[in-house]
Amino acid sequence: MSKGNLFTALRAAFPADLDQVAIETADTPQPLYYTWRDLDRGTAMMANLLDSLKLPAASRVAVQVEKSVEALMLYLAVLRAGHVYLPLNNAYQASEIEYFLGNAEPAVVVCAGRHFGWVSQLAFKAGTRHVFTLDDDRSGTLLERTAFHADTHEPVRCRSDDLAAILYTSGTTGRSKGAMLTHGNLLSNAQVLKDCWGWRTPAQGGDVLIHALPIFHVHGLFVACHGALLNGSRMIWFAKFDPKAVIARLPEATVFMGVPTLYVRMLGEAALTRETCRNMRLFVSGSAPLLLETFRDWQQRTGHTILERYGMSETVMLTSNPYAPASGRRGGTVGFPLPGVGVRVCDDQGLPMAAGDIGGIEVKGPNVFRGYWRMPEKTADEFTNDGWFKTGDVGRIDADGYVTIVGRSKDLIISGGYNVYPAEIEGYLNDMPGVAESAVVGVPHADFGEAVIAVVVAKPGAALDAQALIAALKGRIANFKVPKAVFVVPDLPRNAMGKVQKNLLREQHRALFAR
Ligand code: MLC
Ligand code: AMP
Repeated sequence: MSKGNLFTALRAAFPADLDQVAIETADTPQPLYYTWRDLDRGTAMMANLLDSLKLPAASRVAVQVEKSVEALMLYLAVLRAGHVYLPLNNAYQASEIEYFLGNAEPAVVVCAGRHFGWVSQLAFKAGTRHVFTLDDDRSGTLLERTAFHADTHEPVRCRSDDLAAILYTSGTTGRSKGAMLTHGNLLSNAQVLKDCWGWRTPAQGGDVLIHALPIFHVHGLFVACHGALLNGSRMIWFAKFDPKAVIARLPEATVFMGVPTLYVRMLGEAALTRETCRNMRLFVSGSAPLLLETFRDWQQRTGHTILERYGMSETVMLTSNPYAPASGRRGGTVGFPLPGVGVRVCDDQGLPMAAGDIGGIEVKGPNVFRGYWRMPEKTADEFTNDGWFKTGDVGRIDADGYVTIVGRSKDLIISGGYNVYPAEIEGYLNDMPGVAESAVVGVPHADFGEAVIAVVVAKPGAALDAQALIAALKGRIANFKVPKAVFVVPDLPRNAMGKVQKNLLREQHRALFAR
């Protein structure tokens, strides 16, 4: 067995009694109970299926499916078989999927049964040989084929710098880039968080994690799942976040992880009380800025202090507020660099800045990705000469070491924890008939933190209808990227250099969705 394989490390942390429940589903028609043995056997069978396909080592396995425990097993099986997992947001539509498959050239694609027609067409065009289906009711060709395979499997030997996953993340310009994460990136980060967040192994009384995030991004897939698996902790598994249903299960849980929108929505429920949180040990927030107001309201209502941490696809987790003492968790900050992770703030010339000064946040450490898939120039652009990764986030490190994010140098909108790149949406808008140009910006939104809006200029003689533009976008891009409002205007505001003044547009529309 290879120690470099992340799966091996996760498997080694399973409790001795494999017949204990590892995952309990909370929103399937009937609760389903998966034991640790089920996870071991199920992933072995899927890994054997992958082996039987005789794929080249480190083949990409692209997956766009609804959240299910079987989907998590598929991720683990890909690691176990030594291939590279490529998760895709299930909101992505054909043009987005076409790009990812064309760029990544996966050997295997797994999609929802109802999407098989169009996904398989795109996959075969990209050279994929195997397309399976997997649905959230445990049906589909993947499981049908898996059933024929043995339930033991020796995890593939790999080195810690071998690729484990590729996560597509949009760049400041152009199309998405595949961030290549290694077994070592993911394992070192999970091990650091195990210590930092005081995870309790079964022998120490165990933890119970409420898992209510999607499993196609860093937060739900790596931080949450690795956290529970590496500690042999049980998960209460929600395929979809529902504040009422989650609150109803809080009394049985000890750990919860969410993007700020999840906390805002739970605060909207009268059932959220100190009593419902009585057994909770830790609430973690990340992926987007947590408003100080939410941090304080949560403290007041539940008696718990949310622990905010900071991460990204290219680096997994970088910083965290302290676990102990809880009084050291400072709202509005993302805490301290994690042990072994270097974080610094630099000016435009790349020179490190003094404590308290605001500049670009850079990171170095075992958590930092290996580069962008097949984009060596873009990779080189994002690293300094001395090997630090430029996050594109702007912030400061105070004299006492707390990191605060104050903005972003990258033109990025984070809506409900999902990233939206204005340039991509502007590209789609500008291609629409009658559109001369457009500017997409984020404005404050009481629920999503930020909302996407677009300001559009018509070509001479063309008449544009805002609702028709929204409807046209809905058919082409993931729904969370579609502007919540479109304004048709005669001109975009520009500065003396001719650059669109997005700050003016943001200012003009800032009250649109604010509380
Ligand atoms: C849904 N909608 C959104 C949206 N999610 N709009 C903007 N932003 C979002 N995030 C819209 C849909 O387009 C749809 O609109 C309507 O809301 C209902 O869709 P839904 O799918 O039923 O929504 P809901 O289930 O309520 O989803 C909201 C949510 C979800 C907050 C639960 O967005 C979510 O799970 N977010 C978490 C994202 C996440 O895990 N991020 C981690 C990234 S990792 P219409 O008009 O079509 O009806 C990372 C690194 C790190 O960043 O540090 O962790
Ligand atoms: P992604 O590329 O989806 O992984 O998103 C990463 C980005 O999310 C980071 O570069 C930050 O801009 C943002 N982010 C993550 N965590 C936080 C946080 N706690 N506060 C503010 N922004 C965050």
